[in-house]
Amino acid sequence: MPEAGTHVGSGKVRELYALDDERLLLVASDRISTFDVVLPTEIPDKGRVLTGLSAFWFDRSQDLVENHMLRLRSDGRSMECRRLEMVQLECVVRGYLSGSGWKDYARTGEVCGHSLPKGLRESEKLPEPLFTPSTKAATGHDENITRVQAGEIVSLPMLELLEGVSIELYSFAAEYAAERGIIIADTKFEFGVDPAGENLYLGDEALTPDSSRFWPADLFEPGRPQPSFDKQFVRDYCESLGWDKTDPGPELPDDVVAGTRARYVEAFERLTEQSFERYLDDPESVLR
Ligand code: Q0N
Repeated sequence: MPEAGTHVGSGKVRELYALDDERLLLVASDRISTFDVVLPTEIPDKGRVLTGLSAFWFDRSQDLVENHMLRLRSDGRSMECRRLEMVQLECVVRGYLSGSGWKDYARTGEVCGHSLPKGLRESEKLPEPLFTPSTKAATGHDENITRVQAGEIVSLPMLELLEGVSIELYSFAAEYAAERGIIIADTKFEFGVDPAGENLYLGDEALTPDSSRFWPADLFEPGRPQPSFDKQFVRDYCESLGWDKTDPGPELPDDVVAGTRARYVEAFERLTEQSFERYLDDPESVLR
């Protein structure tokens, strides 16, 4: 248990604690999920990589939109955050046709009400990044929604603000990452507002491999699913077992753990242009 107040929420691999009325502590564990199941084996330092990357992007994007980061703790995996009223929309941006976006396009020629050119292939780069909001469905699976449905959850001016800010953030990060050999195929942002509802803040984690699809640019080839930058060893190992993808998942052997840890660290080092060792020694080194 970290030095924090009451537990106020948890995701599959992260925990949220109240510090006081204005602040929360967001703690990233080393747990890993694949095919929507959290595995019994942890990836050492994964939580630190994700917290460090998130802090890096919050710092570099603060001119585009304010964010909830107040302080990075010295453990490297915990972030003190401004407490917000969260917008009840998952703000997804897609630069490439993959996952549910590809499925919807293959079936209907559209993704979230955006009509697209005919003949696009799986994983193909889209003519423009698309804002494809989703909601947390009761099943725990996010559900793509249309602009009209999104307009029933937030006001129209708020929807346009979320769309504009989300696309700007994605475009900035995707261009930066592409120069360093990483394709950010798509990503999910969560936003919140201050209690007075005056200001918009980027919250949650942002532009990490857990909230995005990261692909190695050197292996990119449209027309098929792409290897994951971070989780491909885990997926390949799980597929080799013939596991049915229901809970509980398999334990991971040491070589799969080590290879996966190395890929997370590689993503961190390529994007931040600094050694992960330095981050462990001084987490604030990712901030300017
Ligand atoms: C909050 N969630 C979403 C983390 C993500 N700054 C904030 N203020 C108030 N509430 C939240 C945040 C943030 N971020 C975000 N839930 C509450 C999902 N959680 C699940 C647990 O891990």
